[in-house]
Amino acid sequence: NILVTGALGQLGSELVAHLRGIYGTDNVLATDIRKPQEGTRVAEGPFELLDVTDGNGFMEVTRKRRPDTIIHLAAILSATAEKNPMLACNINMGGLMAGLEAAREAGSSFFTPSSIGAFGPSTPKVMTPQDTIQRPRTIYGVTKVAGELLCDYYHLKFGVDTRGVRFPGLIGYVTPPGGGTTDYAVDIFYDAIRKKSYTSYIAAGTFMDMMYMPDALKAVVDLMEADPGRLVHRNAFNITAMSFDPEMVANEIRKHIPEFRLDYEVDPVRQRIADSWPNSMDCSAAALEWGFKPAYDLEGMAADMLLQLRKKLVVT
Ligand code: VAH
Repeated sequence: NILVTGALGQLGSELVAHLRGIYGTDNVLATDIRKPQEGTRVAEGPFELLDVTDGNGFMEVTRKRRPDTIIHLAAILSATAEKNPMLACNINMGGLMAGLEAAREAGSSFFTPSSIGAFGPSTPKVMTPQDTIQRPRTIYGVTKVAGELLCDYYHLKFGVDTRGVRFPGLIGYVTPPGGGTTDYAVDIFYDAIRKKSYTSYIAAGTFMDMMYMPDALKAVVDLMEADPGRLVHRNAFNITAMSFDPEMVANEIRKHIPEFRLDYEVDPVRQRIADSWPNSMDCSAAALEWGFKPAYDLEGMAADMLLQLRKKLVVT
């Protein structure tokens, strides 16, 4: 059975539903620091309140559930972290340590994501290698690099089966993102439906790696089910599906909404973060070691996002 932390987040809420569809609802315990709203899919199955920085609480729920796998998603994302570095450290590092200790004691395998945010300005930006310089200048990036190293350490020192990927920006229509730098790539679709226009806080010409949520969900399951004997890298596989700037995604939206207008009000904080990240990552290690292959490109993602949001936003 599986224990998920951060189950109410952008990735967590969809991953819980996806995992329950594969492994059975009762086999996936969702946890978060607050209760799910009635009627949401997370609320349809087992749920417990868990503050991941409470080491005893994390150990207790793990002893009770004895999960085969812990999927640790609770974290503060890049833009929010810059506003509150201490909170980001406590949650992103304290929560991770608590989760690794719980996994070590319970013998659970352990998935936690890193991010394109684990790279910095001195990292090669085009086709960023799997193994390269990592000197991020955001506190989020610092916690992601440290997290990658901690997970490697727990595997090497204690034999914990730790695994993870460096996620690009994730785009989905179920749960809006919270506090990221790549959130514009989701917001633009909501505004395209609601207002036929969007004001971007990221400047034209700023390229970032992105991925449609279905590909992200499949990647987690594929990696966790992969033959461990084939895994050379473990906790930081580069994975991405597309790289675009605001102009490119606006042009894709105009294929469906011709009158869509894009303008800019650049946010210097999030622009600086975005400028320090890669433009496009090399994913050959993930492809080689566990068969990573995304299904959605920009065209396919944009068409499905607009189709799904037309239903979702009209209804509510
Ligand atoms: C963020 N969406 O913007 C997250 C993610 C790759 C970006 O880490 O902080």
